[in-house]
Amino acid sequence: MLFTDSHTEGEPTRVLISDAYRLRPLQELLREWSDANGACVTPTALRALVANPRAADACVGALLCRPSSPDADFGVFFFNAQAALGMCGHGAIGVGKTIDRFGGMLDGAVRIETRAGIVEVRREDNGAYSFENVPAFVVASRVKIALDQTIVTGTVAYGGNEFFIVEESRPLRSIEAELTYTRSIRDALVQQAVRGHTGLIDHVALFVQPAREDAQERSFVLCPNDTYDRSPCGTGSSARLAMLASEGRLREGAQHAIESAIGSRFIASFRGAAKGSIIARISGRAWITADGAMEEQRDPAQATGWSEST
Ligand code: PYC
Repeated sequence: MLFTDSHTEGEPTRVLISDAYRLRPLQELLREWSDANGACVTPTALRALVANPRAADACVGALLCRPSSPDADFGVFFFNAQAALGMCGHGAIGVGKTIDRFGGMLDGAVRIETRAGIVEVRREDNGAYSFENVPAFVVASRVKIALDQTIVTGTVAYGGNEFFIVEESRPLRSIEAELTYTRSIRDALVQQAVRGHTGLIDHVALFVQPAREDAQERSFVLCPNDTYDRSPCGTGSSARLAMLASEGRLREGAQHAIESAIGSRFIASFRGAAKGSIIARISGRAWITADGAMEEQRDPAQATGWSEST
């Protein structure tokens, strides 16, 4: 298994090239990994490749394979140590940067087929990369959930992953405070059976006042592996744009800069699409951090470095 690590505005991506998977079509792999309810279950040995001790806990894996669609150049399966992702925006930029580095980005663009659909990643003149996402849309507005003694109001929106978006007119608090808050929202969503377009809402996004003068707002995004996104989150930014567009607060084509929890930035814009959805274009920078090779371990205990007898 060969890999290339990068980070997109602070959030890590590990592009994986495996002899076992690289020639197989994405949809065939997804069928193999579907459980009886149609949910995607990433093999343990794959998840271990983006988990401690092989990777930082925020790492998102991008397994390259053959596309099933003739409209795409590569198939990409995004996942983290905990769960399969429908799409991953920072990851799409990391994949674009990695493919470009190996000379695979013809005409400055590459089309990747993800679980959520086909996404085009493009090299920008300023060295950044942008991607045009799958359609994003609002699932339910002004949804109220009970949290301790209070009510939290949020918007359920889809941007390639499922989000619960909470807007607060305050600056970001400490990372620990926001992690505790967003985890409790996520748990309340499960307990109170608030669901997204495809099922479980596994991302919670807070939008607060920015610290940077060149950003309109700042996000804090809790991901399904219980970590927070160091980038502004590409699928979360897409869901947010769908929300702002549906409320008439952002017009088509206008640039909207979103600051991340660590102070990095994405520039986002959108165009209208079918049935009230939008197509977001998100731009950010990525850096290659390492190339390497890893053993592919099929035995889950060896893969995770943990066994009941240790
Ligand atoms: O950028 O879409 C994103 C993302 C999802 C999870 C981590 N990053």
